Amino acid sequence: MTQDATPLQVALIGQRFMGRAHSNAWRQAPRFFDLPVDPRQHTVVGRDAASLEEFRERWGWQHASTDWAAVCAADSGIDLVDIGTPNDVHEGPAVAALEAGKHVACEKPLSATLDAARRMRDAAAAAAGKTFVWFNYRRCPAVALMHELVREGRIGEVLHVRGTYLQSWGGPDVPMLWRFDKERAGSGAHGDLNAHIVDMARFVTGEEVARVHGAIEKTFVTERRAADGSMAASTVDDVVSFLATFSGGATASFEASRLAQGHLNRNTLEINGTKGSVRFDFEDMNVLEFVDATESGRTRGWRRIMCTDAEHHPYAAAWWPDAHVIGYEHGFTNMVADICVALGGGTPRVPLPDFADAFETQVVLEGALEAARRGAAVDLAELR
Ligand code: SOE
Repeated sequence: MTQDATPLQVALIGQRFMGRAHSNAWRQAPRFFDLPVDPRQHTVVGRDAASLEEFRERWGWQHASTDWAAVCAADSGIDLVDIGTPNDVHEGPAVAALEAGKHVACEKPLSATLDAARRMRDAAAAAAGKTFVWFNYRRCPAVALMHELVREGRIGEVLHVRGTYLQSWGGPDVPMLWRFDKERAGSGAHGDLNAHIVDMARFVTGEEVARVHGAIEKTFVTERRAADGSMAASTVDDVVSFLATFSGGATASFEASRLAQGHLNRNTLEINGTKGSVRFDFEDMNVLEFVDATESGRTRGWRRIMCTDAEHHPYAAAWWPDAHVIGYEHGFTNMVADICVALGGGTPRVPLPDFADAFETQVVLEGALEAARRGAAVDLAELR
């Protein structure tokens, strides 16, 4: 943090997985980065007052509240509302905070439904505050380098995009959670995981998905044990795969699963172009693989780039010496650093997605579900 940094009063809504990831990021960013604004952990909001107090103290928030509407109100003293709640509780706080003139940082996917996402996009367009969406994987240095190389033309014209996001934790023994309830989550593996790889592919290529040619949406696990011991309907997809084309003509395949045994968090993206290819695998997240097809065939091949060089890779200078690798949580801390840079009037190290940008990802997600329903191709212009 720079000495004359302006305070930024932050309220976080949510105290579970993302609540912890975001709290850690707000806490660490000003320690590792010199920032033009000084984020202050003002209030954490959650529904369960008893556990919230313990959370507040552990994660360094000054106040705790069970009332999200109060922190979103114009006179709350809050500058930025951070939303880390289930997907059906994004729109209410986001729109309220924007109408009250605040900045909003919202978890992905933007919302549980395309209609809600559209309302959020429109509220953001009419508001003075800035919006941000926590597509955290953009801020892995290897994904940022992938973006730079593709935008510099190092792989030539983009021909194929292949994204897979595979997990294995969603079997029938896993009890009922909001993530399995369509009303609350909107979708299952699709909104949770395909959202990330669609965002990454759009970000890296700079192109929009124009058409979804076909999709499979499949629910294998149809009921789960609820907290009261009864069986509850599990109403979301476990697996969604779809084929698409980008605006520039590249072909794409995207695949998300929570039932892919052996894959714990395998978020991969590979892009093949006329002059080379790049690929990323989150399970080896500090590395970007790159092949330059213009090199002599004698030595041409995949090279492994460790993205920890302070001079060349974004964020690396703020962290550790070369190859003292970073992990999952650093993506969130890098994101807070970029949010603070943007709010201070600067240019973030890596472009930040706002609500308009995340709406485009939501259009792709809805297009895939619509293609699965119709059993036919969907032109995404229909959904915008
Ligand atoms: C759970 O499936 C989850 O934590 C997602 O919600 C995250 O967005 C993803 O990064 C990892 O998996």
